[in-house]
Amino acid sequence: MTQPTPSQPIALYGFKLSGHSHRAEVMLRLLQLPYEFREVNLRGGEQKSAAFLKLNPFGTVPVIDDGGTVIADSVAILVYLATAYDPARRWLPVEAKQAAQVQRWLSVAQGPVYNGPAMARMVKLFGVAADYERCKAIAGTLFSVLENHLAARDFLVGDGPTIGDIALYSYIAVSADGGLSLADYGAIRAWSARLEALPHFEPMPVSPHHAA
Ligand SMILES: N[C@@H](CCC(=O)N[C@@H](CS)C(=O)NCC(=O)O)C(=O)O
Repeated sequence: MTQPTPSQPIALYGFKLSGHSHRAEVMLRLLQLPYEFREVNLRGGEQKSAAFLKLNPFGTVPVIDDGGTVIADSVAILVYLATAYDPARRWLPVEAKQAAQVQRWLSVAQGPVYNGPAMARMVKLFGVAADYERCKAIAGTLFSVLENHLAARDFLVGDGPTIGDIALYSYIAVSADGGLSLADYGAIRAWSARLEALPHFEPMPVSPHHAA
């Protein structure tokens, strides 16, 4: 099956330290799609400018513009790229049960991953005012569920990686940025390394400034 290619490079509006942006960028890389990264100055508030709000009225990155098709939200971007550019549907299976299983992990990415490791990282790296103990508790439950799930599997759904894995990876890989340790979670660490070994995968960089 021939992979469709975009008529022009896909514009990715993102922020390099953002795990949400990383999800989108890593998918573009895995599918070997041409793209241009357009850094949005989150510290300067560019995401709330009139021009950016036209792309995403919620004022968050990432957003992609694929020849005039504008998609905001990291998991919506993963769904779009997998549907438009992976005709074999390896990254987002069509079969009902597997499709639901992938969706379940996308929901986990936007729920416990956001409220656990992602928010803990925002507290530690960016000084966001949130209940750090709550983030830790959510992350603890997430890590143990995931550790159990991955004990007997290489990837979250089926035999190969899907967009579910990509959605979960970025913030979990940099848990240390949020003061959270993966030392007790060997299956999660092995899964993360397995993803990082995929061709064209670019790991999420751990901040040099994270709390010890
Ligand atoms: N549900 C959104 C959340 C994206 C998000 O929270 N992005 C953060 C960066 S990690 C952002 O743009 N924050 C800027 C702001 O809220 O002003 C997604 O999955 O894309």
